[in-house]
Amino acid sequence: MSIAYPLEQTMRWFGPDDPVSLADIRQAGATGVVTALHHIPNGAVWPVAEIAARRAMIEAAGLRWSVVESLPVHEAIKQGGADRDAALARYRESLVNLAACGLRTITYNFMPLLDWTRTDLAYELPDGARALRFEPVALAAYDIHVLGRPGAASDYAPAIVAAAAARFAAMDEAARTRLERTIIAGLPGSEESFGSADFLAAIGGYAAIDADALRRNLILFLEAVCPTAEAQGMRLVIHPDDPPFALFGLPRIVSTAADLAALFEAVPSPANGLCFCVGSLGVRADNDLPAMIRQFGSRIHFLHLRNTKRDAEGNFHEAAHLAGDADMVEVMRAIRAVARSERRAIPMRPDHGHQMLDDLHKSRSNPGYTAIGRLRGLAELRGLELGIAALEPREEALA
Ligand code: DNO
Ligand code: MN
Repeated sequence: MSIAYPLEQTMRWFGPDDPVSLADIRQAGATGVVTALHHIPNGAVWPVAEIAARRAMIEAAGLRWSVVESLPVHEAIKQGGADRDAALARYRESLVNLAACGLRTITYNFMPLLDWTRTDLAYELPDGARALRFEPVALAAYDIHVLGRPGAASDYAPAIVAAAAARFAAMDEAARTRLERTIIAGLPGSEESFGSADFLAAIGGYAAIDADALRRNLILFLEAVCPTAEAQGMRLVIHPDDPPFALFGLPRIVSTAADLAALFEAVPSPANGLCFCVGSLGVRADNDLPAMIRQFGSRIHFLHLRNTKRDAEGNFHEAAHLAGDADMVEVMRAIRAVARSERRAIPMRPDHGHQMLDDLHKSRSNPGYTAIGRLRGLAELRGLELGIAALEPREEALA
């Protein structure tokens, strides 16, 4: 059955060193990949020759480079430091180079210092598969007792502080190091990687930057790069905060519908777009995901479709794609409505997946980015889209 304006099915690929190959991705049924020039240091210009070579590699494997994820925003821009203007100029240059190679959807985030954050990369599910998990108590145990951030305890509820002390006391040195690495060494795709001493110092860089100041820096960034992007027919898509709340006392400003509405109001350029990450935004029970898709539909140019499951203690883990707190059926219905009304094939990726089956025994894998779990997620999402589309009025009837 053919669908009108189907989602473009993609998977993230971390480049030639990724244990998941382009052939694997193609066999999973994806037609596109989402990737970045991960070997280029954050803040340096992406040269045309390197972009073109990577594109050719992807196309030689029978795939399309659908979306750039990510063109990193340097801390000088996030913090608004002395080097900001030079960093902005380099960002614009990279955009122009990407457009010259036909790449027009560019993902970025505006999370201070850390990208996505978890406290456990191998949480065992009842069926033996492994998932990524976040526990506030584990975060507090690291923050208060390993990192020793001044004033950290006052950022957590007293019950969490008490539980964190007990958790820390029960951990041996190896477990403490594992927790430290998990939280701050940088998960796959992250732009920064820290040890605790450096991280503590870097947090100091945000001493004078509250949420309003960070928001101003984001708006300034967009005002500086959107005209270039717009002239090149590009879309910059911001990835929401993951998880969608402040960590380590650092502000986070892309977590709610109100955050997004303020951003699009401040910079109305059509180049100011959104990567709608269901797994990130869905961690907050107060985010009404289908309503947000309807509200921001015209801004959404990329989708991360994954699910999370919360519990009463504020923990969450990455659930199977159709099985978490997000009602993926309603999410998909809302997405299909945007795709049809705007007549667009929006790229999506299953985002993460469980480590399962043979992937449990591989010598090397990127947490969250194993082949089989993502293949399963993509297959489920593809079936869901097809099922919903089968119930839609035929395209001819719309005309
Ligand atoms: C995690 C990803 C993020 C995302 C960046 C975008 O799996 O969704 O690392 O790529 O936040 O800049
Ligand atoms: Mn995501």
